[in-house]
Amino acid sequence: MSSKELKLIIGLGVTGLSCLRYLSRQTHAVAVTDSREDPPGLAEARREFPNVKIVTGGFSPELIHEASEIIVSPGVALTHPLLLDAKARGVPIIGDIELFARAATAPIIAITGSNGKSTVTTLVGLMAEKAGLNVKVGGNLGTPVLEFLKEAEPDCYVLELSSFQLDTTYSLKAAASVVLNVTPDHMDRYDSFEDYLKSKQHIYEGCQQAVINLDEPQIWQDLKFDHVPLGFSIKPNHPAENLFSLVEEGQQFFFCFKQEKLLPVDEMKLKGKHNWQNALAALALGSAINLPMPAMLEVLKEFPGLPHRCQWVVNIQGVDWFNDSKGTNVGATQSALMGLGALLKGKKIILIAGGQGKNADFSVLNPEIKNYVKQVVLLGEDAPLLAETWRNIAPLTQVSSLAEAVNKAAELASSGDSVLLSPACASLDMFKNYEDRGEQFVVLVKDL
Ligand code: UMA
Ligand code: ADP
Repeated sequence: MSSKELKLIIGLGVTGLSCLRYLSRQTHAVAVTDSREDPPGLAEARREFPNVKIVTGGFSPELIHEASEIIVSPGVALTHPLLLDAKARGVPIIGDIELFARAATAPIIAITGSNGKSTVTTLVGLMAEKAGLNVKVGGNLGTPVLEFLKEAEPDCYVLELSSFQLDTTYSLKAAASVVLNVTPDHMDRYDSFEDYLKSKQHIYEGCQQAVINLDEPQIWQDLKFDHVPLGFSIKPNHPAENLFSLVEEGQQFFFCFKQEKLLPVDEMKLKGKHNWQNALAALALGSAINLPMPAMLEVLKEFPGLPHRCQWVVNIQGVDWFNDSKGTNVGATQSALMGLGALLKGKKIILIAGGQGKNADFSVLNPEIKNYVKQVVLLGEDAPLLAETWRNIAPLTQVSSLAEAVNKAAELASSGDSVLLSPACASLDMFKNYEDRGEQFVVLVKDL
């Protein structure tokens, strides 16, 4: 095969490995390069594809020069000089979602946003299943999408897409798309908040039914849609048409469509206003593909939430412990503090935070910390930065391990208080991923 046809995969994590398997099935000439010495997919790739050239310990300039198309993993910044150079030479740079979008034929529900993606993706997947559809759920949530193409096409796909994945996607024409919300995240990868927002907006390109958050016009007000969008809003009694929203009656809030009541919000297992937003977005996406309303409402009543998202762990001597390890940005931690804060009845939160801060502005959390937090226990790479930001906002303690953080929090909490692990940071400085951080936390807490 001539080198002109070489497809080069950059990154050998779960995405890179799925790309390698997919492209090999298509009998393309493939090679792989990863900046890490020993990337997670290396052993499997070598075993499954002994003849494929794999260069690790730095991106191979030779392979990048030879490549006719480059498939970049989401963890790799597109601003790497070798990638900028390839782009300048006109080499297409795409990602796994692009390969998937070119090949998949079943309708795709595409979900992005700064927070709530996994919750909404899971809800919509369950709703489709409840309605009797054969559905595949994946993307940033876990299963890399190309793995789905090994099997027969389902009735529909429900995909969680990160901004990194959207940056390398051009052919996605989703049946329904949503940007749930946009608050600053990944400021280590984007030049500005506007760039991050633009990346999220790509999800609407070519989509049949846009679902929009009416409470955040900055996301959609400059965009043109082929069809009238379906909106959602958590502002009660919103006057707009074509809208999933809330009505307030007496002391009670109801989910509603065009002011028609669907379900009292208290009947949903998920708690907190941010989950009202998630539920409304899921209802709007489900109705965009004509899922029956009773099946969707059943799912809202049953779904207990995903682990590591403000998950109650245990009560020890009157203190509730919560695992919000998926709180990996400021917006998520803000919603966790607001959600728990509203239930405190005069008591306080011991917040365990810190990790890789991704250049975020942590002062955004000052009001919630002032209102609800008794003491912050800080750990991880950017603990000193967080300490600097919050030094006049709340008492702070810095620790060097999660075990120390848990012991310190136990010491500080008195009956009625809550301890919340919601780091507002990525976990990769000390843990394999956010699940690992959450699982270690739960074990340590249960050992107390
Ligand atoms: N890396 C290198 N050199 C390389 C390639 C990667 O140092 O050559 C590093 C990256 O900087 C990153 C890590 O390795 O820290 C993993 O990167 P990757 O692109 O190999 O990631 P995958 O293992 O393929 O997992 C990716 C998503 N990870 C990222 O976007 C960082 C997973 O989302 C996703 O589940 C998976 O694809 C399947 O689609 C995780 C995530 O943290 C949950 N996503 C971010 C988030 O949700 O905030 C966007
Ligand atoms: P994502 O996949 O976008 O990270 P998740 O559903 O996994 O979203 O939730 C991640 C974190 O964000 C959790 O800590 C959760 O408490 C919080 N969260 C969930 N939905 C929202 C929302 N709509 N707005 C703000 N925060 C949210």
